[in-house]
Amino acid sequence: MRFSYVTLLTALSLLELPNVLGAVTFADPAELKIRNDKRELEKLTQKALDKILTKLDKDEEELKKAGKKATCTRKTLRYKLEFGSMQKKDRKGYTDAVTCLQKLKAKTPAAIAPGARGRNDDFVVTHVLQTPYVHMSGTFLGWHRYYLWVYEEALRNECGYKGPIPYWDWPKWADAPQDSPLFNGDAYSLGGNGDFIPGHPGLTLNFGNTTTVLPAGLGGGCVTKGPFKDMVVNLGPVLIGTPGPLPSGLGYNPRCLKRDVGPAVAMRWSNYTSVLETFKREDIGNFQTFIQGPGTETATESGIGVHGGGHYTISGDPGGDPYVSPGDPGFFLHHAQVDRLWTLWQGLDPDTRQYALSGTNTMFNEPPSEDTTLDFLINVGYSGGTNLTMREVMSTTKGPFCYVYL
Ligand SMILES: *[C@@H]1O[C@H](CO)[C@@H](O)[C@H](O)[C@H]1NC(C)=O
Ligand SMILES: *[C@@H]1O[C@H](CO)[C@@H](O)[C@H](O)[C@H]1NC(C)=O
Ligand SMILES: *[C@@H]1O[C@H](CO)[C@@H](O)[C@H](O)[C@H]1NC(C)=O
Ligand SMILES: [Cu+2]
Repeated sequence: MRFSYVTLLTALSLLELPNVLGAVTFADPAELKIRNDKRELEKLTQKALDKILTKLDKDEEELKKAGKKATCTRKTLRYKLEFGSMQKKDRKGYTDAVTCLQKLKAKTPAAIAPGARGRNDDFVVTHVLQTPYVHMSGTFLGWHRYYLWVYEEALRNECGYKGPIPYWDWPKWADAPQDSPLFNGDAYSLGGNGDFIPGHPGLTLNFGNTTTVLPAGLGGGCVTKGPFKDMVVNLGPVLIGTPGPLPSGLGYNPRCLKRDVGPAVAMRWSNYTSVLETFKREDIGNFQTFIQGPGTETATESGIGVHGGGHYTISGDPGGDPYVSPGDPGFFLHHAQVDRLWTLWQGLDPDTRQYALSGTNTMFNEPPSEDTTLDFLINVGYSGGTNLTMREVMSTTKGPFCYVYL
């Protein structure tokens, strides 16, 4: 099925190449490059998925020979889909579950976060408290993988959701994310863009030693359409805008959900070329640094990586704040895409990549800390789950996990 799609694309692209007789070019070079990169990315994605599934079958077969039964097989896998390619009722099922979670009571004690009200706030609190350890560190990818899984389990076990968390394929919608199935504001979206505020500025970011001034999006105000138009954001901000009540943005600060979705950031930092580039990073250190942003090899004054690209395509409040960004429901689909890239990258060469780690246990190694090891314990606090070793989160088909991205 997928193969014939790729074949069709290839055939179409041949038709569009400048032909020798007429010497007519239908696409400009920049467009052609993006299209070629898209095709290369699709091939790599397919190759990675094939390898992952083949390995899964092989593992099952070997266990069978040893008289054991595999727990994660093609039959038990959760297949994670791109949000826009899901049926409308399934998209609605997802946002209904998220709304349900917001209505359940928080488990975080008021002594830790007086502002935590909904069960979703437990996830925001966890992220605020652990931000200095799980970004620009050795645990970034593994910790967020676990965090997403605990969120998915909460949606399923506490709110009756049947599927996995969908992902947001950034480049697919980069030219007009505000009109995409994710943010177009219809009943099957993740809620709309923020209302447009004329003349509003883009964000100015100060990370590490880098300052980045981002272009503004097409919103800036409150979300007034779609599933999360009435959502109340309780926590933060921490870093962006006027700091919320103490302790460090964990006080009660009810306000509307704001977004500043637009193509400028998406086109510049999370296009097909940027995503393809991540796959060209051979070792885990380069790969995770390139994804995350500051200090990337191609960084100018504005290297924010594809991870930053996705975050700041949403922007707004709390989406634009690195600490409280999980307060915007779009966060989880964005990070599912980050996890998807890691999964595929690992799948392309599992022998060297499956258990590869790089970095220490603190952001930018400040304060200095130990190198992250496979035995290092991670947790997601009151969000749920237990303490896991990094080893347990390195594969999506072993340990507690059993999923792939389609
Ligand atoms: C920031 O700059 C200082 C001084 O040049 C340097 O020691 C430090 O490593 C830099 N930090 C990052 C995160 O690049
Ligand atoms: C696409 O992304 C690459 C790498 O991030 C960047 O250098 C390039 O300028 C982007 N393309 C466009 C059209 O913005
Ligand atoms: C999990 O880790 C946290 C943080 O290190 C620790 O406070 C807690 O006691 C641990 N829980 C268990 C059950 O080991
Ligand atoms: Cu994060």
